[in-house]
Amino acid sequence: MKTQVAIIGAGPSGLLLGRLLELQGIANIVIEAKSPDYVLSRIRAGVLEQGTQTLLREAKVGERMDREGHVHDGFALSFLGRLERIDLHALTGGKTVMVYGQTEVTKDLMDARAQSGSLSFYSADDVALHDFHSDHPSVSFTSNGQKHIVECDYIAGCDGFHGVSRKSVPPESIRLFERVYPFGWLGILSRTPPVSHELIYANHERGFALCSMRSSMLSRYYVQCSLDDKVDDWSDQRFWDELRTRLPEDAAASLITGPSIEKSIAPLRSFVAEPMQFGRMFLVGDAAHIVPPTGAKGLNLAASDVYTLYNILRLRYQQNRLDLVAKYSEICLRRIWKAERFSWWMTSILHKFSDDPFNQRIQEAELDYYTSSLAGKTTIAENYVGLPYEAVE
Ligand code: FAS
Ligand code: PHB
Repeated sequence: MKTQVAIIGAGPSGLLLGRLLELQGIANIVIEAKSPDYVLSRIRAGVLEQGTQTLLREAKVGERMDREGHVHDGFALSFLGRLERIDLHALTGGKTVMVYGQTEVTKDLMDARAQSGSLSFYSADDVALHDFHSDHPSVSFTSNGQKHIVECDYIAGCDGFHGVSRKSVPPESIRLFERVYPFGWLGILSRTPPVSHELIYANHERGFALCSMRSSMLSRYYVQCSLDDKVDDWSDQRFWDELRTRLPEDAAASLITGPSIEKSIAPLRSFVAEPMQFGRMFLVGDAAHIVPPTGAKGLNLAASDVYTLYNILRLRYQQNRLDLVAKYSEICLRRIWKAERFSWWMTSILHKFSDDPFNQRIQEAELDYYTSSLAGKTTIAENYVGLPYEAVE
């Protein structure tokens, strides 16, 4: 098989890149290790920056998002029993975020690709990258017991943190930056009305909590938990009791609980691989970087990588701008590190890192300062709605 771009991974990065390229007539093949149902079963992100929304509309997959998504023009930080609102719309000159689950984004992209007829291989085994430092890279894999080789111009490694692409780079050619946090997030989904119409990020001496949602009758909640915890250690009752404890009184009193329909524990890390391109292979999204979900940046960073690579490849094929190909990594990393900083900062002021009471007082003072200062609230708001994309030109 031959194509112009071989895309490894059918998560948001791979499917969004494939869709944008296909609309420009740039041929691509998607190779995914899991089944479509497995990919859709993963409950992940919930908040889309404006840049991500714009890119999904450009990919002609934004119609259901605009119909079913919820525009949020603010969110709250809770500490010392207080609820302090960050007015995104007022503080950023009208910018907002959209609450629309990553599962729905992936479903919309999958449906569009199925209708377009572009080639995708799911449940692919033994995926391997070859000769990406030459002019003739290729990707081999096994599907239904048959071995395939895709010869291509470029490889997009959109296969996430545990994928094969980054691991195909010789260790001496890549530099890894990592911070692993000493706690996890226990998340649940429940068919209950959200406790608030906006997200609440809570700092509490017992640990972090987050109140989010997917719709008016589907809530998404998280509590910080120990990395030693197992999902079975947390009955629904224990979860609801802990969540109530970490919320301000009014919110705790109005919390409507119900049986969990999904319950999982996610570890938290900050991670960046530099550079993000190796010859004709590009690392995209979680394959290149991970952020703690506290800043709602993971999916959105993947989208800005896709924006950069899509425009580089579009201009390379349509205007022969070969000079742009070498700029992918530097353009992406400038925005990635600023999002890494914001995600690390939100994590550092909202989570319990030790029993040292001094840490708790410093976090409370930091939250009190930032939420009572126009400059403080503005910096939180402009990072949360998403920093501008760097133009590819
Ligand atoms: P993904 O990991 O989504 O997709 C990679 C794909 O590649 C997967 O389908 C995988 O099966 C496939 N793959 C792996 N190895 C392969 C191989 N060898 N060959 C072929 N395919 C292979 N972000 C937020 O913004 N907000 C959140 O609240 C949030 N919560 C999260 C919770 C959890 C538990 C996790 C793990 C992540 C969360 N994230 C969140 C981040 C998450 O949304 C990612 O940023 C997003 O999925 C990135 O998309 P991709 O880069 O496509 O990677
Ligand atoms: C979610 O709804 O899953 C969510 C929202 C915001 C975050 C993290 C997770 O920062």
